[in-house]
Amino acid sequence: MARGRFILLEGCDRAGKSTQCTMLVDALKAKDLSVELYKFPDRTTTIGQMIHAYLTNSKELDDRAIHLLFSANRWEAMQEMKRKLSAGIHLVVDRYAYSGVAFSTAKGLDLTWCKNPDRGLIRPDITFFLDLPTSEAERRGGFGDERYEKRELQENVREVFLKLKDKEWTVIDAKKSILAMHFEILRETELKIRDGEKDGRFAEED
Ligand code: ADP
Ligand code: FDM
Ligand code: MG
Repeated sequence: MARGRFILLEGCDRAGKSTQCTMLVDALKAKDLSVELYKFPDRTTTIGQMIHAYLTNSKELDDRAIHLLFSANRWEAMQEMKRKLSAGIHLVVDRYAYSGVAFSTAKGLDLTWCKNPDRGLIRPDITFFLDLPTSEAERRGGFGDERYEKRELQENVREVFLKLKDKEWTVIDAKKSILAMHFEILRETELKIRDGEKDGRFAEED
C-alpha cells in the first residue's frame, strides 16, 4: 500500500490556513480518500495546555522554554502520525515546524538554535505557504487577545517566513478568493497523491 501524504499548510496569521485545511480535508474525503486533520499547536495534550496558557497570557514562560514546548508538542505526535501515514492515511497539517522557527526567531532567538529541536521530525511531502501581506491580514478582522497577535511581531514573522521559504514550497497567493485558493491547493495535492509510489520510508527534517 502507498503511504499517505503529509500535506502542510503554513503561513502568517489570517492567511486562510485553517479555512483551507478544512476545505481540503472535506474535498479529499468526498473523493473517498482516507484523510485526517492535524493542527499545531495541539492544545489538547498536557504540553498543549501549557502552550495554550502561554498564548492566552495566563502563564509566563522563558522564550526558549516555550519554543521547546512547541517542538515537544510536535514530537509527541510523531509516532501516531507515522502510523497513520504508513496505513495509507493522508494528513493535512495546519502549521508545523516552520511556524515554530518563524515566531521564535521573530522574537529574537537565534535561527539555528530554533531549528535544532525539530531536527528528525518527519518531513512534509508538500508544503503550501499561504502568503499574505500583513496590511491585508489586518483587514480580515482586528487582532484578538492572544500573545502573538500584535502588528510588529506579525511583520517580523512574515519576514522570517520569507527567509525560510525554499524552492520546494508551493506559494499560494492568499489575496485570492477562498475558492480560488482551494482549487489550487486541491489540484497540487491530487498531483502529489498520484505522483508515483512511495517506498514507505519517511524523510526527516535536517
Ligand atoms: P488562519 O488559520 O491562517 O489564521 P483563517 O482560515 O482562520 O486563517 O482565516 C482568517 C479570517 O479570514 C477568517 O475570518 C476567514 O473567513 C477569512 N478568510 C480566509 N481566507 C480568505 C480569503 N481568501 N479571502 C478573504 N478572507 C478570507
Ligand atoms: N506558534 C505555533 C509558535 O509560536 N510556534 C509553533 O511551533 C507553532 C506551531 O502559536 F501565533 C504560534 C503561532 C500562533 C500560535 O495559533 C497558534 P493558531 O491560531 O492556533 O494557529
Ligand atoms: Mg488558523
